[in-house]
Amino acid sequence: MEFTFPKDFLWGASTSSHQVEGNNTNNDWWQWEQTRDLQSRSGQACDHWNRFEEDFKLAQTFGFTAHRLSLEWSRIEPSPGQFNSSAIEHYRKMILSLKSKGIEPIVTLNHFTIPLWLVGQGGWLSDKSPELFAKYVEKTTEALGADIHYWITINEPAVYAHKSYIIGQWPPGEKSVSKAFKVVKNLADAHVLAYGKIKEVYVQKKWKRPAIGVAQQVLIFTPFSGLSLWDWISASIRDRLINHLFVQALIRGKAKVSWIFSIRLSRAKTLDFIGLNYYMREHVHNSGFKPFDIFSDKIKVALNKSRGKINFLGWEIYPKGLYTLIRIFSKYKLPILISENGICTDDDRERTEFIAEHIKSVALAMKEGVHVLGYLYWSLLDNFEWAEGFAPRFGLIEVDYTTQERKIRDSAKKYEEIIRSGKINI
Ligand code: IFM
Repeated sequence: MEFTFPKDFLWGASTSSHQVEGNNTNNDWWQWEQTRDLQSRSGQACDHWNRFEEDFKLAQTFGFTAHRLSLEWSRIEPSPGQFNSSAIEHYRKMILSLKSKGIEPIVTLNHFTIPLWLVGQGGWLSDKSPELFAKYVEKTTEALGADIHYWITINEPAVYAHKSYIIGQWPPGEKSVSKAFKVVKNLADAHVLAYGKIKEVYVQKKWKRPAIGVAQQVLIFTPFSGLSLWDWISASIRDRLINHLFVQALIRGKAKVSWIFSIRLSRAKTLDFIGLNYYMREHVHNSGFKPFDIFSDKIKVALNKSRGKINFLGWEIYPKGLYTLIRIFSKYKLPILISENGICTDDDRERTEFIAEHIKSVALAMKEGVHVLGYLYWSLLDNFEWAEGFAPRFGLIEVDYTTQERKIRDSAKKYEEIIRSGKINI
């Protein structure tokens, strides 16, 4: 059976500032990278800061109607309360470049990196961080909002808290569950304040109402052994903590947000859509009844006979999971945006298949009545994959990091065919 996507469905891809722009010297990641070997540093990345026009022209040839990019807080506000007009103008050029090509910009305000001056104040652990974020958001909205309809405040809060504050793999390299919870709470408060500020600015300026969301990484968590109660409990806690906690806090406001874990916020309903970043299924195995392992990576099953294909980083590819998660998230009664979905692989045929299979899952959920705004592949370009450096290749466009030459991958052409036809067989 064929499914036809609505005419206004948003088709495109995503990027983030630090992963593509290059020379983001004023943030926590840059500082962190200086202790690593040269190949593992972001350096000039894809030099997208200087080459965005060329990259957006390629995106236009794929028939994209949307593109998700992030603004680099450390460029816009290089020191507390001081806003850099040339950085803001640069982002304006990027946004206008997209619009002139018929591509809707979807703008993320924070994609993992924070300015060095905020690091000095304790980063997201600081009680002041939500307000400091809101100030940056207010200035940025005033300056750029006229040309932006879709905003994403924070990218993957649970992933950030996990990598930066539980397993210590990302800056600031902390290993503390209680700090991680504090960070998530501050990120939620930051979202709430930012949501209010953006709405306020649009009302004052008499601009058309914006749509504001978060990008939440979601996974399918499966108990490794269906017979182990502890595997079930661990999978279910991970599901609540990683997939739902943040979104529920923003939707339900004061309500208790999950069954043992909760975040309490003072205001209700601060989301207009939910962004889902979906990549994989995780098998959960907790043999030793170790409650704290639930927060770590220790209970992920490294090798599992029942698992399907894996990507370059060993993540299990499970397209049906996207359908399942869209259906589950539809219970929040908000439009859903697939804000990221992608594969890193050295075999581009796998990417072609990955995209088609996941778009089928989206189509299936839409056929059953779920409101999905769009599908954004991660990523437009090969890019800097954080702790993993440049080895994983996620891009629709291949980047030669020595010459900065771009090459369109065949998968991009196949994705373009789906976009142009506006249909898929399900
Ligand atoms: O590269 C990341 C991105 O920054 C956030 N979502 C997942 C991607 C792939 O790991």
